[in-house]
Amino acid sequence: MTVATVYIGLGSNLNEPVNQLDKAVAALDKIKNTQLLRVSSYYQSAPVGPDGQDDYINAVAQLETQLPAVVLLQQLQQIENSQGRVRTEHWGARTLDLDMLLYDDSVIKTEKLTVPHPYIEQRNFVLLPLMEITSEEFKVPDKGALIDLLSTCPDNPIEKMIRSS
Ligand code: A4P
Ligand code: MG
Repeated sequence: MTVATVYIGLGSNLNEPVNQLDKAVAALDKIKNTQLLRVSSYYQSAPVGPDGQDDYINAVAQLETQLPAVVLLQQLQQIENSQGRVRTEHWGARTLDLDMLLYDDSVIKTEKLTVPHPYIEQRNFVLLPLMEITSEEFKVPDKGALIDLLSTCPDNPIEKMIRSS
């Protein structure tokens, strides 16, 4: 039985984004043959892409799964759809975006799936939460150590959210 460690990027900027992420985390925990191990803090960040969107809430989750990467991607898309995701504008506003950031040390380049996710190194709203649940030395396959990626990443406004629960 092979088990892969996977990192998922969560993002939302519509319909109560914090609530959307809470629901998505609960749904990730219910995927078959998969265990949710860690979830980062939630981060509020300025939108990258088309102007006039609200701020995003972003986080990164760590999973262990026995599912092949393409099957896990289908599960992620089902969760997006069940939370009312409508695909319109590229990089536009969305209720929920689930990106497969990393699948073990795999490098995958197919029509449906690119892993590591192509924009990891340009997005501090991915790098910061990923570093929070791993380490500065953590290596992204094909790209390098997180701390080095952060030092060259564009400086988009971002703030860790303090949550009262
Ligand atoms: N796909 C390929 N590789 C992957 C992968 N590693 N993970 C394919 C997930 N999907 C992957 O995705 C389109 C297709 O990508 C899927 O059908 C899948 O087969 P999509 O989510 O429908 O398209 P999209 O979201 O419009 O494009 P994309 O490139 O996923 O957008 P991003 O990169 O997710 O960017 N600003 C802030 N501050 N925070 C954000 O979270 N997010 C975006 C969206 C823009 N600006 C943002 C944020
Ligand atoms: Mg996406």
